[in-house]
Amino acid sequence: MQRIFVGDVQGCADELEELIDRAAGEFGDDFELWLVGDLVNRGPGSLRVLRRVRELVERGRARCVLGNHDLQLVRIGLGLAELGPDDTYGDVLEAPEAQDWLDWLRKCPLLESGLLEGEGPGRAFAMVHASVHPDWSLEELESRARRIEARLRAPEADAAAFLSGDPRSDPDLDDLLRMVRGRSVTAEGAWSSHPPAEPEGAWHAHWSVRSRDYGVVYGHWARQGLHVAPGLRGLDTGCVHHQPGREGRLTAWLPGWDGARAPAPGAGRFSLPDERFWHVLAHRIYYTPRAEVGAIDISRQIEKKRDFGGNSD
Ligand SMILES: [Mn+2]
Repeated sequence: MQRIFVGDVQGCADELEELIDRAAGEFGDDFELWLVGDLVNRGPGSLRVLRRVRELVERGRARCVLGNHDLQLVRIGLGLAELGPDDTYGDVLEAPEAQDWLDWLRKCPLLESGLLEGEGPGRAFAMVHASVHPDWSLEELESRARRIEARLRAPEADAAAFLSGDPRSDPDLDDLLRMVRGRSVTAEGAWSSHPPAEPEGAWHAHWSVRSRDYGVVYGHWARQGLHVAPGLRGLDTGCVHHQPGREGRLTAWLPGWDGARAPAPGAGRFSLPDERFWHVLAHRIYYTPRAEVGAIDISRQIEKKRDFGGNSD
């Protein structure tokens, strides 16, 4: 079974179909999609993407984790947020079965983990949408994620109370936001959704120096682009952000394990180089970020950085 990790789709249904066609052409039915979250928003086909992915999940052919845009749709459904000017969730919210989609997304895992194929050390991995705390072991990450998932899967009123809380007084909510929105981290471990001023401030820079015994596959950071480093695969290459001068594409990572690509003994499964990436070019321009049409208020964004804000990522 070939595992295929897939970056942020964000409603780019045509590109996802192209990727699935390619996988079917190469592997028949013998592949599994592992999607890093943000299935919806900004692109034109959120509902199509949800239908396709859920169908695969229910057949045991796909896994996905919750992203910030997915979570924002859940919050809108719970009455905790309003549609923003760039949001394209309308197809989901207007579907006759909208409530069913909102419930399905709310119950999506926050973390998936597993072992890569093959032998030897370093096969364990975690898949989250955005970031993990640099001090967390895989066991701690799992236990924190399971606690948050339980609170999201609680009766709707309880889930709404959780999501409308204050992350400064609810560590589970702070962890949730770190996992779906984090990009930077301080030496003390406090996270931010903003890109770091210096490369050393990236969450994964801090995480890397702890020489963890598991790898992390993530998305969420289109501006950073494809990130390939020992123990790390960042797969958001901004398919939905395709625009003149900035190529957007949907990226998949196909971890390989055969004689030609096997890493040196003891090197671990996330060592380099070991791999294959597939890139599906965006079929067209989907949207222009408001930041780039001069309509952004940076100071307000920074002030709101610890809450869900406008979810402008
Ligand atoms: Mn995201």
